[in-house]
Amino acid sequence: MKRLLIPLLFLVLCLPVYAMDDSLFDKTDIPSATWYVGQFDKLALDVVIPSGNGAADTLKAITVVNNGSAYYAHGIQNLRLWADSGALGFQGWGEDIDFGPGSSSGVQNTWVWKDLDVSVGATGRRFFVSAEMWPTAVSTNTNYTVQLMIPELSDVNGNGLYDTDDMGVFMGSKNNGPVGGVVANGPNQIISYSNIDVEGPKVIMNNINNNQIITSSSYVIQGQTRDQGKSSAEYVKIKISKVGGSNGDLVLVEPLTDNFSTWSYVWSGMEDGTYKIQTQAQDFLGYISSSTPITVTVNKGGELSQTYSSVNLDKTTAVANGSDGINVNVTLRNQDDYPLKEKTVYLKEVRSGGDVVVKTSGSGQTGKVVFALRAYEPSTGVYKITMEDQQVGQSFTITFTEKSADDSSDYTAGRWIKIAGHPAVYFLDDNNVRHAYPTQAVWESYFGNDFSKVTTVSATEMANYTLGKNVTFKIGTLMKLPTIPKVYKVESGGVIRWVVSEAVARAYYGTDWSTKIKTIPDSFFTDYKEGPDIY
Ligand SMILES: [Ca+2]
Ligand SMILES: [Ca+2]
Ligand SMILES: [Ca+2]
Repeated sequence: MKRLLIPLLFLVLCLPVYAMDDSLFDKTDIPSATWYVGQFDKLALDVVIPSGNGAADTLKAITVVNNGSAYYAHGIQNLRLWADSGALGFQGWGEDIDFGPGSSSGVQNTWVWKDLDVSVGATGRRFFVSAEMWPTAVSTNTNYTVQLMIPELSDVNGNGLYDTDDMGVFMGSKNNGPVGGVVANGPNQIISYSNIDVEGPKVIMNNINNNQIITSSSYVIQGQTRDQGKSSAEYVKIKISKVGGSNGDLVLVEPLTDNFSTWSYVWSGMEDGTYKIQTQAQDFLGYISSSTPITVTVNKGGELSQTYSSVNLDKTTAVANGSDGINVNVTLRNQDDYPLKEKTVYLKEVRSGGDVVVKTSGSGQTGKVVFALRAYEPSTGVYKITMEDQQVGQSFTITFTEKSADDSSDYTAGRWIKIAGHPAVYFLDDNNVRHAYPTQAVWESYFGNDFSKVTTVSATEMANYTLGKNVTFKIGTLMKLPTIPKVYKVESGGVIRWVVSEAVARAYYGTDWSTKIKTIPDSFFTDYKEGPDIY
């Protein structure tokens, strides 16, 4: 009893949580067909592999068996695994996702793809297996046959992973299958022993897709060609026809490598519109093939659309101090909501005598322009944006206001005043606001010991002037505070920036930089604003 229990328990533990029943594989039968030497991309199996766990999963390995008589070097050169991509269904080379040829599993009619890591969604994923025929016929008068199937799951060592001699579909979740039956194509295909070529070359385009939108006036199409059968391409031509216009001509493409195996075609002088692009190729035996046309839209310009275009201001009022800016952001789009490129854009001031161009720029590749406006003098004006002569959006008003007494000053243009009998000296700015020099060191940073600029005014006059903020050190002064172990460089507007190292100080102020430092009491620290450090 005990000896029976242990193997039974082992078996129970190894059963998958959710094995994939064969009925979960959604197979589409491939009809009967006859294939010939050297042909490729011949669809042999079309199946939706289910998710192994009912949620997103990954395909790790799959084995495929041919029930027919063909095997490697006997009709078949390769079986190739694909996932559906691009147009729905199998197109193979150039469109579906290629996982390469299967390798031999050691059994002549069995191929395996292992070490895969291919995502499979909760509703499954559609895979294809295509056949690539041996390039020459074997000297026999018997046709080989193909009837592919995914064999029933056989996990020999029960570890849930693919190992040599295992069969079936192995998933990341280890919920493998098919369980309960095989997934087999119904009809047979025949690989003819006749050593003939019956089909023209296959041509793909590598850098242009169905429904692509092109926004340039020229485009270099690049492609590849491979003959179906045992010949090579004698020529490859391309035909580009405007929808609603006359049919384009078939034009020879430029071969880049032998027999058009790679090629390019320069499509130039492109007009806006919708186009059908198709290739035609002929092999040296005279077999001609044509590709399924793709549709491409050219939209490189077009009309200005007020709906999709815009003019936006980050603000409409700024201070006329030369640094406060207003940004006017212009976006130019056409009727199909594509950027209007390389357009000339004007910012114009609207005046009674006619518009005056203030600034000009180009819309580049993005269809966008930013105008940055600054002023030194107060003003108010009405402005507008035009693309060439067409106005974009509404006109707008911009105001530059007079700078306030508190606004940055370099304390060099104005008057210097004092009252008789008092040592305090003030700087009187253009707005009749007086600013105290808090210490003699601040005065000396501007004028040394020279007080000749200072005029004496009456106490009454002095009282008429509003007291503003203190004068800060002259721009460029090296300054420090008694209690902070940092040396700062003074910049305009009372901004101070920490000079982070002696090396930086030496670079800017020479080897005697430390003798140039001026100290100010901590109480005047609030006269300054800290800016970014100087490295
Ligand atoms: Ca496809
Ligand atoms: Ca195994
Ligand atoms: Ca051919």
